[in-house]
Amino acid sequence: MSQTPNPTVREVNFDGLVGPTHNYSGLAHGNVASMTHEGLVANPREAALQGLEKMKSLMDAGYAQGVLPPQQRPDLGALRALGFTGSDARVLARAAEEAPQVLRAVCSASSMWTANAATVTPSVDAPDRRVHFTPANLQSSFHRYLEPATTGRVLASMFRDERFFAHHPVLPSTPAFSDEGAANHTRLAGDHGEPGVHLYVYGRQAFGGDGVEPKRFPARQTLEASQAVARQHGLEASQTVFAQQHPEAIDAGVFHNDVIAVGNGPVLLYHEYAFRDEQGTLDALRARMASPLIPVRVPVEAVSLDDAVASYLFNSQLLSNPDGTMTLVVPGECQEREAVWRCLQDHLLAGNNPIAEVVVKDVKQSMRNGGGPACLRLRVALSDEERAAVSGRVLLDDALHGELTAWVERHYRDRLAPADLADPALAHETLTALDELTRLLKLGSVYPFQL
Ligand code: SUG
Repeated sequence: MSQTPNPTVREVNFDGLVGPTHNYSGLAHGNVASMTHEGLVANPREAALQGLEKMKSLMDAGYAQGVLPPQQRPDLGALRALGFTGSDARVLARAAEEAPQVLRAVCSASSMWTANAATVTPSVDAPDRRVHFTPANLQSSFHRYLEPATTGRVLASMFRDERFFAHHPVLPSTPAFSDEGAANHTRLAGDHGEPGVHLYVYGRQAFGGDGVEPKRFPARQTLEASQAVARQHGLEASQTVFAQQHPEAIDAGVFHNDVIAVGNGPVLLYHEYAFRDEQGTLDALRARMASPLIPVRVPVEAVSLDDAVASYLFNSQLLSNPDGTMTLVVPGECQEREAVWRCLQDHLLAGNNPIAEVVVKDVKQSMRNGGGPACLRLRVALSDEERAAVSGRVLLDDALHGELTAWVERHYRDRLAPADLADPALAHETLTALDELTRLLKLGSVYPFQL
């Protein structure tokens, strides 16, 4: 194996910039927030500014921060593929009349949740010493199945230098290989630059298995998909652990592992109901890790599954500080649930673990669709050399933050209801905004309308 530590490696969080069509369409079955908030009037401008504020404050606190652009929505190409013809306005009008659910799906700004964009393996773990990427097929829902083509182009454009970066094809878009990306993948290691162990959490097994699966809501990730990603990236059995998610958690609204667990470095913060076989999962991690695992377990008596889902306590970002401590970035909703807030103070902060600080972030616009702080970011651990090889202007600094904020203020609406999605002016506004954005981010042509 080719693993030697690289001390210059740091985690860069690439947050998804919320797109101009952010709205509440209730598209995600099994995602309680999305199902409950269907039909509300969204504020895309506020959503994008909340995201940018989170990025800026983490950058100011010294964490490396990047940005990923939103996708082209409405996806008129998808509507045309489904048989709607004529001018753009005609296509939109007909879809609104004949297939309103389809129109809603092709307008979703769901690419903002970049934890689902791809699975990433840092170079320190890969046999060829390159960073590996596989865009997630997101085939569980139509609105998200539309993402991987553009995601692949964006990642290939940003991580263009073949000396450092390797890109793999999206897995076959079929239920057996259902893949939701990094939201079901956690890398554990003594430090980001040290060789790590990859924990893949799946909801169901497509071929064989014992049939123990959720009964109410769909399991979005299969074992077979996770295994295929690990294989693409060249990982060996000694570097991987595959664990089934607890079916009861999925049925309570935990549609991704990152809604019930978060890991960073050697720390795994998780709920008692995160894994079907809790002890087996911890044992398997311990057997493979070079540094001691630090499990931080939250029992169901402290935080119920309902509280975990409503507060998104586990959809937090757990970030490493230079002094060895960690900071937990939680959504504002954690303050609204007494049991959760108490757990944060008495159990997590006061406990014997590296978590030394809790930072609260308001990402309510995204939260109403089931996307907390951790959903909004794709983690890419990069060495100094690899960071310098990133193409485009996607690593955040004050100037870029200022320009993106001004760009949002120039182009975004502050009100968007599902009924507004057929407005041809919205499609036009979005194209104008995205064309400007690709120039700002120096990404080249990544959108269908530019190809
Ligand atoms: O796939 N919501 C997303 C939320 C994804 C959160 N990501 C992570 N947990 N990593 C989803 O369920 C709702 C869109 C709508 O209803 O309009 C939505 O797609």
